[in-house]
Amino acid sequence: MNSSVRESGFLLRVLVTLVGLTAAGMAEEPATAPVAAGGSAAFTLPALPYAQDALAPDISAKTMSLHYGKHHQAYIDNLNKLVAGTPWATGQPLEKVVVESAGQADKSAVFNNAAQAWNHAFYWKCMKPGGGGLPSGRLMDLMGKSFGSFDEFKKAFLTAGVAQFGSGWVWLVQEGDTVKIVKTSNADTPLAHGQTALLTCDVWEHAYYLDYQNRRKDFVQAFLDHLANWDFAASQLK
Ligand code: MN3
Repeated sequence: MNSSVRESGFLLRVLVTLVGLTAAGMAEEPATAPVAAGGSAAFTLPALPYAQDALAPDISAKTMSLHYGKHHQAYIDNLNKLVAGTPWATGQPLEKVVVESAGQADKSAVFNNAAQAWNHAFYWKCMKPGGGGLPSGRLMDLMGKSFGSFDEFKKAFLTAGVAQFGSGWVWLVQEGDTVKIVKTSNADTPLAHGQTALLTCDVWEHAYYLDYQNRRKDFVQAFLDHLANWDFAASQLK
């Protein structure tokens, strides 16, 4: 192979890498994944279900880029380091790691990173461009029984989101034949409490501070009015 052919091959690889990185920044798997001891990484950052600018202006591309590309990626990277060499690094579902590490003081770092990895993957699916509106079908029936009306649900979800002290999450969960709103602190998740998560809003400051500063209520309101993906929530019902 002469040098110009080698050179054009190299340039092609650079171009492919750049295109791959751009695609990763928008919606795809990242081009580079951390590698755990013994081979490929146990856990990888899941693709966003939409482009990073798709939820603007309610959530800016800048917030998505940091929240998904830096925060969510960091939970995955930390988890891979923590589980390297353990049975959790052998193709286990993330849910299993969350449930098995929950409530164990000596596994709190694994739990925090696994739960945050799961919570974020779930959170992205709880939103869509042009979301908001009303649930339908069985979910709407359950919500009517639990909250009286959809407006009452919205008020309660908003209140819970604002009332969560410090970092955490507000959730709509299913327990048997009822649905209810719960708050969790830090990485805690309904998965660890035998509840079925239907919808969540991340109320850590990193989720909204660039766009809303201290106005968390405005962020949760925008989540409910413009972003909530009720089709996804309904698909999670058991
Ligand atoms: Mn977050």
